[in-house]
Amino acid sequence: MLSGLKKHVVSKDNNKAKDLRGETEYMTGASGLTTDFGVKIADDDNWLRLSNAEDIGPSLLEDHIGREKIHRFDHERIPERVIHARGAGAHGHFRVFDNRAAKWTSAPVLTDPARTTPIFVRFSTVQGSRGSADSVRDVRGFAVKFYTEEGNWDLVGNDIPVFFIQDAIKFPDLVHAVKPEPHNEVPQAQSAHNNFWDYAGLQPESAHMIMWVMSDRGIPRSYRMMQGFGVNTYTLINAENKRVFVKFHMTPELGVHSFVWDEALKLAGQDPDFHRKDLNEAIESGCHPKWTLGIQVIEEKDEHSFDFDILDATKIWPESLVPVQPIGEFCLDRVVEEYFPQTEQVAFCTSHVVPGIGFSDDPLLQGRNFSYFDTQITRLGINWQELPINRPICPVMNHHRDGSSRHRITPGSINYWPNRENIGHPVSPLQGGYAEFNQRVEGIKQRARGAKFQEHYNQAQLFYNSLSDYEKSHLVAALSFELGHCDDHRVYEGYTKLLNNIDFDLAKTVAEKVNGVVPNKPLRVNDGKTESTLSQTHFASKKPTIATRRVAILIADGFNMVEVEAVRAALKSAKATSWIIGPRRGKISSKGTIVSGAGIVADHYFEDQRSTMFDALYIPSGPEHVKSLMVNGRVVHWIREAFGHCKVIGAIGEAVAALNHALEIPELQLSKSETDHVVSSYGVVTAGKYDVASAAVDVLKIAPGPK
Ligand code: HDE
Repeated sequence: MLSGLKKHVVSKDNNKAKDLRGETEYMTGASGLTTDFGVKIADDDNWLRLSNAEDIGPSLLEDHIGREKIHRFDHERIPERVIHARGAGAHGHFRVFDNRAAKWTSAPVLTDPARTTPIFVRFSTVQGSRGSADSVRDVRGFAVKFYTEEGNWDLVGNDIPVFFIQDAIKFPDLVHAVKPEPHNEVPQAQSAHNNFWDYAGLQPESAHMIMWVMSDRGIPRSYRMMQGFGVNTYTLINAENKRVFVKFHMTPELGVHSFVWDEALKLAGQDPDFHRKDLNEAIESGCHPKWTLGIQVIEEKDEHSFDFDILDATKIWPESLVPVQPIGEFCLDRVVEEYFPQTEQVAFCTSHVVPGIGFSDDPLLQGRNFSYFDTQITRLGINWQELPINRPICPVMNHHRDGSSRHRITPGSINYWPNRENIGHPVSPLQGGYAEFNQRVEGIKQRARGAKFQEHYNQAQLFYNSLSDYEKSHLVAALSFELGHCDDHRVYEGYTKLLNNIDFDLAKTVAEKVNGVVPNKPLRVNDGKTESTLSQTHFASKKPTIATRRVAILIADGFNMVEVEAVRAALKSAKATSWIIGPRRGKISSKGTIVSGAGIVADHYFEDQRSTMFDALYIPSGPEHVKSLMVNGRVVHWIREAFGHCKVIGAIGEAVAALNHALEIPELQLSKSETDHVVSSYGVVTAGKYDVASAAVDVLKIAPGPK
């Protein structure tokens, strides 16, 4: 039960937290309202105007207080991110386990176990605007800013280890194709449209990435249950100036879990902020999400030893060939105090690395190193690095000056180098100055990519082959949904043709569903190769846990209070949260006390929450309460929907009949007598009679698997 987290020292009061505190102003009731220039305001309701007792006259431009208020409001919005516009952030900290990475890198953030490095993480969706829904099918951004003592290091990753394209020059086309179509700005936060699938079909290098996004990875249950990947190939440089190639992996302690598609679709309307709220709820309840940082390392001499190019971002480095070596861990322990100055204004740049970490010639990374800095200027202005959330915790000294919204004041007459005072002088690598690795480069200046960059289907097939049967069926459903939304026959025909390069059965099944090109023979042989770490099932929690899972307890008047209290206590000790849902938000009377009025206050009622918002459902016994639940259509829907979404359902005594009534599945095993305690293969746990002693065991039985 999150035992690792308990051991992890929580250091909310790190250097970055102290730095931000200097910028934090609490509004109190004591001090009155003022203008931006500090003058107290006497009337905030009436614009200064000419008026008399009967008539309101013209408003006066002279009202500087009214004008200031409107001016400020008029300029509240800044351009949203061109992609990854919708996000959620949190603060935390990172530590390495020991100095095992010192053989590869001189970066203390990756080698010094005595250090705790403050971090800020921003999770995001890619396609949708700032106000779109969290649960849509999409890639998730996973960007980490490490505030190291040597400067900021930004690891700007995703929850999927590969990317759609190999070369940065194609990025604007990719983004234009996936974003809402230009003529009508439809659809929002969806890739299910002609332009995207048209582009994907004509860009076979995206095939591998498409497999990932259309798999369950595209609809994560929680940001806390996602892997993170640096995707691009970086380099590490050690104290002897030796270089290795590296890929970064972030593996969540809670395992990797997803929604089912129907759940994700419904949540987009029922609770569009589901992931954002989930992150804050977990952090605030003390269940700090935690990831292990691991690295895959390839020596320089082995750069060309693989059948793929290790600088190609559409390829993984299979873990059976290059194992992931855990080197440290980070956790998120503090929610943001205000969204805009932190989550919105945080700005990541792949070009922000610290000594000991470098780039590779990965053509996607090279382009990213230009793009991120550039885009921040549009969003935030040239002095974006001075914003509190972006500024480093170590000293900043240079001769950059001026520009819009410059905050820092740098006294003195010197703003150039070299200067007679030796102020702001470069520092040698031995004293910590960043030095590029002295890489030998030979070549012909040309627009071309290497031979191994031309192969696009091997790893798409490897990914498909590695999925469990149910993951494969989800992938088929997702592809069919998306192509089913395309109405141009050239688009769905083109993509179904492409799929036959990956797998014949996959292509055939999807093509039959969407009226695509049904193949009669494979275009390429499926070599049957698999890689276990590509399936989500590989990342089910090592110790299954229900910590932070949300359990809905459905009750009506006459419910069994003893059972509810015992189950709630067991859930609480397992760090799960429980919510009482009743016919009304208010007091619900318990069994035998309907007259006297004892009972429990429901947190919600059947209409204002839906089963999609919970991981499990529990219904206690009580003849009267069960009778009224069974005749309530919304409750019947709750049970059916939860069952359809593979949620765990628990019921006691008379409530077993409610399950039978709602589900009507003859082969579903349910308890038949008072002594019967049945855990069915459908994840339905029933008992004839409640046994308090076994409550804890029940709770563990509902620990979610790799859904
Ligand atoms: Fe980004 N990407 N990207 N990207 N990306 C942006 O920068 C870009 C790529 C990723 O929470 C933008 O500040 C190019 C891969 C994340 O603030 C922009 C290329 C990966 C975030 C940009 C890529 C990412 C961004 C838009 C191809 C996974 C959100 C706003 C050459 C490793 C960061 C911004 C946040 C954001 C450019 C490809 C991840 C326009 C040109 C591959 C997580 O600069």
